[in-house]
Amino acid sequence: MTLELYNFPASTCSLKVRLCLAEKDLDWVDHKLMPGGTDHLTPEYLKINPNGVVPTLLHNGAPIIDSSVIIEYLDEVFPDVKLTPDDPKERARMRWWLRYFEEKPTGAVRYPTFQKILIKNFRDMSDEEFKVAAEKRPLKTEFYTRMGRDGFSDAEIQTALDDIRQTVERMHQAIKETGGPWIMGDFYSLADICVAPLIDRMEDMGYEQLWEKDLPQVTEWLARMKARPAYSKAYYPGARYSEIFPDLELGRSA
Ligand SMILES: N[C@@H](CCC(=O)N[C@@H](CS)C(=O)NCC(=O)O)C(=O)O
Repeated sequence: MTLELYNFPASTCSLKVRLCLAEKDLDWVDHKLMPGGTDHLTPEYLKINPNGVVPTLLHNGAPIIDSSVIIEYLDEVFPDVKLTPDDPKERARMRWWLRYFEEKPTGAVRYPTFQKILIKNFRDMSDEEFKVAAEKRPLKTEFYTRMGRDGFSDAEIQTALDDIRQTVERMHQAIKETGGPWIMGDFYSLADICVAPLIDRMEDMGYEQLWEKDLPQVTEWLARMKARPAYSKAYYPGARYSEIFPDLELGRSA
């Protein structure tokens, strides 16, 4: 049995899968791609992931794509450590969270991430080079084109921050209502794994004020996540942008 993961060290979608693999204590082959590069856009890679994004899991050579699909797949195929509740209503509730995390905060986190960090890979390109770079990306041409080489507008960044605020408010409320310690109550689930890299990224970029002042359940939940042995396995040194780009002084610039 072989598991291979094509991923970027700091990508939130990759981290979801690394967290899941670590929780299940599975062995896997790490294919680290370079985030600033185009390894994920080569014809060979597009054959296994036509969306031209990471992560991609190969299970005995068969590609499984899309991080939420991958973590659900891993939970079905390797059920020894269970991360999905048995009760169908609880399963539905967990999937509701997964879907919500995809629809709102996953996209929202990209705005400040590109604005503060990843745009630097494109700033020095000519108009033509940038157009080619944007058009090369099967799912992201529109996002890159809107960003351009000057970045997003204040209004676009504010909308993204509002979406993250909505997310942490919902998390706070859920943990309060269920009694925690996890989003689904006492069951640690794929919902926690799905959102943790997004909240971690926001903290890494210095946005913890979105929850630290008045949403203590989120602060405490993040501390509990970080204390899990799987967390430090997934977040090896160099898996946060503040470590990769110390000169950006991310934590202080918000
Ligand atoms: N829905 C996909 C989204 C994957 C995605 O957007 N990955 C980003 C990194 S987090 C990526 O590969 N970006 C490549 C690019 O912007 O060229 C998933 O969850 O796997």
